[in-house]
Amino acid sequence: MSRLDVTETFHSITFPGHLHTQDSLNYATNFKFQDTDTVIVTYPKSGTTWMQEILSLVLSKGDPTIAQTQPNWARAPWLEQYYSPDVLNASKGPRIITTHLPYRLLAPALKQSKAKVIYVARNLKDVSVSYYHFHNVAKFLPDQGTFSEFLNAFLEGSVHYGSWFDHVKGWTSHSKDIQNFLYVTYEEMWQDLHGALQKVSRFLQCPLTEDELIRAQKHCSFNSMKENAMVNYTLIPQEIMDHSKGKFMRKGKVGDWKNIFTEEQSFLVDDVYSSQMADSSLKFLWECPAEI
Ligand code: PPS
Repeated sequence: MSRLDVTETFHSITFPGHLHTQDSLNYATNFKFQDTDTVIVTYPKSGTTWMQEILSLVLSKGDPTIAQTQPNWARAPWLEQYYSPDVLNASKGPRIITTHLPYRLLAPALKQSKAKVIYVARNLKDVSVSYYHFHNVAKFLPDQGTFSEFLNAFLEGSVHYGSWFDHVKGWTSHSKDIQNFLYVTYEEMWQDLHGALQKVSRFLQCPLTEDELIRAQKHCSFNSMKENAMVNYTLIPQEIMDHSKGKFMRKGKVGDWKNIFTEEQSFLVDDVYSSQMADSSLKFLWECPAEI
């Protein structure tokens, strides 16, 4: 399935046709979740791959074998992507499922079960920068233009996967409607990975000893994941991702937006953020005071 230039529009949101079809999107929204499923939900570039790795390592009690031998899309497939029925049908035992779908599209199916949901959010300035760079590398994403053009489209919500605001507000404002919901931010994982691993292991009711936690932490650090071909996307052929244009595991920082945003762009985002998030109590860390 190549379809690099195809865009699928589903419920007014656009998706890359390389990975999605109307059938695959319908499959996701009508999916029969099981109570034993754990679902990672993110807006793109918010720490999806990191949480996939954290879950793999918590469930294996810090043993990196699976994380180092199975690609992330095989152990935690994106529900809405075309290959997921094959992966999920072949899966034995508790499933880890990933999705970028907004709440309004997935909630009807999800609410039929007690599946555990982990929502990972990241501050939108860093998301926009990470997403912009990824458009350079991923040939299945449209031409992104200049950063300023991309930022306007991102704030309008006309980029693939829709609006960051709708995604974050949709999932977090309805968290009480989902029986088992955990909210984690990229920034808290960055500041305290050990604490984030403990939080996830408690949520999954999968206790780890201190040694197991330390082992898990080592294997889901940025430097380990950067070298792990099962998560750094170097397995994807050059025709699909142009690895000469950048790396999937790019910088892994909090506050990288400061290296690309102009002062004007930062004010613009602050303005849009305050009006769009006026009814939300979420707090984001926009930069880290010092390197950790
Ligand atoms: S995707 O395409 O939606 O699945 O991307 P996603 O995995 O959500 O986000 C990619 C960004 O997450 C960074 N990343 C990490 N940062 C710190 N530590 C670890 N372990 C880690 N793993 C992934 C990755 O580098 C991308 O961020 P940027 O800012 O582009 O570096």
